[in-house]
Amino acid sequence: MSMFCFQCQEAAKGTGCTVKGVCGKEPEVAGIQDVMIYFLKGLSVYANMAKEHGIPTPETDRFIQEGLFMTITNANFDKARFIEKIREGFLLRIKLENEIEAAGHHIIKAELPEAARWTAYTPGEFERRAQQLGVFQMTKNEDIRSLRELLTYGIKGMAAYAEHAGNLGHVSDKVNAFMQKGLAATLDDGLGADELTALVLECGQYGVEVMALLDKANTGKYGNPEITRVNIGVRSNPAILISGHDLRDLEDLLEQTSGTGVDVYTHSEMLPAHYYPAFKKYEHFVGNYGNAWWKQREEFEQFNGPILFTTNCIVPPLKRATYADRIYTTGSSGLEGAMHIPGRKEDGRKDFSAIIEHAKRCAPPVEIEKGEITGGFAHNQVMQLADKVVEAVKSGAIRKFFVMAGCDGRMKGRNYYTEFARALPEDTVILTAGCAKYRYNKLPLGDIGGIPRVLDAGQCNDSYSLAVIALKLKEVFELNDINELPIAYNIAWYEQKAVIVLLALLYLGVKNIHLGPTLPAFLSPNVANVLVKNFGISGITTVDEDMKMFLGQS
Ligand code: SF4
Ligand code: SF3
Repeated sequence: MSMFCFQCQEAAKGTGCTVKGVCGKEPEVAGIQDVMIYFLKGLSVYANMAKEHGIPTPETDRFIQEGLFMTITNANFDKARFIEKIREGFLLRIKLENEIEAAGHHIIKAELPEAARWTAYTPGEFERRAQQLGVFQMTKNEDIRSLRELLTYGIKGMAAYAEHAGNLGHVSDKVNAFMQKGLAATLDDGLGADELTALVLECGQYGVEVMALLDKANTGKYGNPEITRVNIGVRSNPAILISGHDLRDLEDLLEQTSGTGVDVYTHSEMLPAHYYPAFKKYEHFVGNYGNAWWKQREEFEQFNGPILFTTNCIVPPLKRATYADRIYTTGSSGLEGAMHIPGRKEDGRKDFSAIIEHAKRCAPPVEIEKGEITGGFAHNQVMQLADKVVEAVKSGAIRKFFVMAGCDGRMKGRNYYTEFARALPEDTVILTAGCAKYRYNKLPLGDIGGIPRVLDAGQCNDSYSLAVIALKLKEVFELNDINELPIAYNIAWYEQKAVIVLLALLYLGVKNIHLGPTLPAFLSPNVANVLVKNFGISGITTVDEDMKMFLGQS
């Protein structure tokens, strides 16, 4: 086996990628990602020690977030960048060690886990390390492995959201402390299934906290999302396509492209940026181009201009692709051969001049669609419509809400979500967030008394908004339990941010979530059983069967 990875929904044969990732990840990149995770777990041991001695660790907190984010599915395919980052981490570890010693605490290194002690210098040494760190080599116990990976993937998702919030100056020491506690716990052979299960559930608690933090960061800086019609056609200027999730990067790009004659379009998870009031002032912020991430090989050819990835989801271009030299990455994202735009300078801005100059030399985008899509139904906007929504539920005009948030992916079986949306009766409303929406956000599903039948709250992290809306409705209808609401959960997952969203919903007490298109390969039968027994989690079947089951419940 040249690699092993089973962290996402597209794991080969539903068990794991062993030759090359379905995502395009080469074994060398999979290996160095394993090394990165191992290193971060060891660094977390140091961070925990520092915190115990009252030493603040902001640099390490940020480093751990970035390192984790780099290993999220489709975020970073650049092996050299991983090696460079781990080397930076070694220096950070020495710094922490010195600070802890200076505070009067003598570290007995022999008592630390190996993950906190090792070093490597040459690429060969990193490669040898990688061969020892596959998930099957870390423990022989299937359930412990499953729980450790579930916890690690939840923490990866948490790290991504914490990183975005941090870019806007919002930091939670509690969230960082939990991430480090959780990572270090996965190295502790003394922890059994019960302790690890408790940590997985606690992870959900901090998942809610980190999504609330990011919501505060985004809305504090850019205003509350509001109902917006987003153009999906094109204009005749050269343009930049911005993908991923980072709003701060978008802001810098919009500022720097102002007055240059270069237009800016969003791609995939950047679409919800149009819903924020602060971005509406940019006349050259034209619309959204294309669909979910997995269609990019086709759509980027036609876009003609450069593409900026601020985060996942990158699909490595084929050799014959004409757009390969038009890809730029920044932040935690990376791709071998693509130009990487470095982090913020002292003035707090990134320098996007190279991509802007590149755009000026390109032809305008080819129009692949025309029209508009509507979104902006985050919690604040929905609350403004609360009277209307409550009235519609009371009168029976709305029979049920379906939360269909999450991720999209290339698996054929995901047609299920388009068919499901199409088959839903006209007195039902879809609540969505994340790139899952592209399976049905262009269908003519109409509205119920002016309330659109697809309410898009935003990016995957805005699933938080859906939870806030549910809690508010519970209050309005004076219910004791969130599960008494006429809301069904039919969620699609793909990468690790969906894992933290799921754990957050479980923490909030949501039961009977249906998760598809397949259940995670990293859940052992026993761990899956715990989720089924305690939370009623289950998979999906056919549209017909599921429709009967969901509507029969109401
Ligand atoms: Fe396979 Fe998903 Fe891992 Fe990529 S991230 S190697 S597709 S399991
Ligand atoms: Fe999509 Fe990659 Fe997850 Fe943020 S962009 S939801 S898959």
